[in-house]
Amino acid sequence: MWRKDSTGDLIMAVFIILCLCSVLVTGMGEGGREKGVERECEPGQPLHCPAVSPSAQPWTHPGQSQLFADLSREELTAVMSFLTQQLGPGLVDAAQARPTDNCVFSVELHLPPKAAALAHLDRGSPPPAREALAIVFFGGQPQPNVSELVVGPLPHPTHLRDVTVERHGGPLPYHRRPVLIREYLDIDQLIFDRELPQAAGLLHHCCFYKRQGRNLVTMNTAPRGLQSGDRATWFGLYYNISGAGFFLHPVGLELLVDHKALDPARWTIQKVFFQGRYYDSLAHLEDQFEAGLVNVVLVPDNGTGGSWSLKSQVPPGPAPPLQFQPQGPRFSVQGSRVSSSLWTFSFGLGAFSGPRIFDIRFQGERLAYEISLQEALAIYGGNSPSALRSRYTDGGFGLGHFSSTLTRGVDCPYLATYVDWHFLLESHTPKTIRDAICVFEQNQGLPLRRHHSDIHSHYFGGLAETVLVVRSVSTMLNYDYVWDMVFHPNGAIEVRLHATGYISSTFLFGAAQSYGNQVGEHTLGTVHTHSAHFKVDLDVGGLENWVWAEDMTYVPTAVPWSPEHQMQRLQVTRKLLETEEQATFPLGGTPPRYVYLASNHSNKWGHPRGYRIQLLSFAGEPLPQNSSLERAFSWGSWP
Ligand SMILES: [Cu+2]
Repeated sequence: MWRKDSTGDLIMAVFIILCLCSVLVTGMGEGGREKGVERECEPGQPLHCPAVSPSAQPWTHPGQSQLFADLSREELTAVMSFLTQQLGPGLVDAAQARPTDNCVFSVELHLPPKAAALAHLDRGSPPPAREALAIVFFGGQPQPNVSELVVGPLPHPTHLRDVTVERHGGPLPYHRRPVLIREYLDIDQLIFDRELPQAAGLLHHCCFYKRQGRNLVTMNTAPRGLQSGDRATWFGLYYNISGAGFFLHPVGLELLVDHKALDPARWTIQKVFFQGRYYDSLAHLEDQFEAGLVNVVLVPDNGTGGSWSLKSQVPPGPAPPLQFQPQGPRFSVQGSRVSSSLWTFSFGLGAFSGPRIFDIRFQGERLAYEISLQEALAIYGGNSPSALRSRYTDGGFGLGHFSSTLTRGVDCPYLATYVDWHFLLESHTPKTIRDAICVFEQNQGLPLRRHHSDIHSHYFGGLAETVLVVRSVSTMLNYDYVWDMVFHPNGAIEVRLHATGYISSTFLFGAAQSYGNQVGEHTLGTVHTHSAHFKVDLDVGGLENWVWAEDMTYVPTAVPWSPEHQMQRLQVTRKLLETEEQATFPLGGTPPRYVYLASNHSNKWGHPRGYRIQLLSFAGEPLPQNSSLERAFSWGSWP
């Protein structure tokens, strides 16, 4: 939730906890499966109850394969050296590259093909070659383009394969490339050195402007234009607040920068917006101001004096409750592989797609091949240009790339195991985010199940619920997404998203109430949605699975022992969903209450063994189908 807000307003409510919670249907009720590993206490005998059952042994994986491990610093360096050698002397470090240069944008793990990975994991075949995927900007070619190259085998690469057409159905036009940090710096130079001085009088009057305006900062938006081929971005100007989010301090000036030309000297300001009105240029705005035709709102620069809630609202008192591990952690992290008495899986961070887990096994049996975040989307509304058409697909910026260091005791429990993440983006050398991923086990403070009996016989039985969690946090400019993969002791896997950080805001004017809520004297917190897209590749009892829908219905029936009376009898309905169309449910519809993926194995009662897919989603209305942008994230229409 947005901790910045203390007003309980609409903005606070516009977030989702997207929780994809799957429950193992088969095996539930067969309590014996958990008994060996879960704490089970008898009343009156608490001191004799061992913290860990003696039978708890980690299900270790033979060979400790690292098929899904993200690239190490050594591997990233080896790929970069190989690319430098192969792509020739024209290669420029992306940190310095201009649009007319060739540069390596990113290098990350190229995931192995599933069939080859399973042949290795399940049938002892040799492991598939370990490979890297590099994204290269060829700005220095006669036909500038973006290419995707697979490099392998690691750790000593000898081959390079262009997979652009295979992956995208054709060459990738150069205008689709992400904006490099270098490009943002050049845009800032255009704004601060060339443009803002043209409206110095107005800016001095409204916004404490001094020479070159370094009390102001720009805020990026997307998408960059109205049609394919455009590369024009609205930048909002905000007070540069040191040590707190500038996101809440807009001054009301926004600039549409056309940065499509490959020569930054040819970039232009296409449109200017100031406190509710549009102008053709900053010089035009200044003329109008000098002619007394601009109604200027003076925006005070409160610095950090305004209230903000990254600091505690009350003085620190006694230490808060903590969890502890009486006998140390009950799981191990070896490389990218996590093992506990119940679960084993591999984890990683896609540079763009974010957190992902592979080869997920419960008591040694694989439940899923892959569960991975693919994309996060935020759609905004507003009455200023930077907000009214903003749609952010954060995968393009990099949900892994913008992971942040986790702070012990705040972002994750103090005793969690913390893992570094190495990456190579916009640089010739690898970088490391320290403590980017944490793994911990946590007592839920609720019984997994319990019963207390006073009828006929007297007994109590209960299982404490502890869950194993893998967490990372993506800080996407103003907001922070906390991503959890949660492993429950009953075999359920849960995917959870918490949104926090700062809200996005714009200058408050006109019919602002229609686009959000006032959060400052001149600040509008803008209306928006959040959605996250996960890939879930379940393999329940093998690769062949069927989707079943189960629900309940009332059927009018004559009471058997008294047929003159009618009753509504509750019955189970079961339906095999035979096509993908049948098995997809549009957002806002009423899907069956129980949807599960069944294997062709049965339990001892003849029911197909399966895994329930449960969706708990707060996502708002999807973008209407007739929007020109809908096809970019049509997944948002399905829960
Ligand atoms: Cu939000």
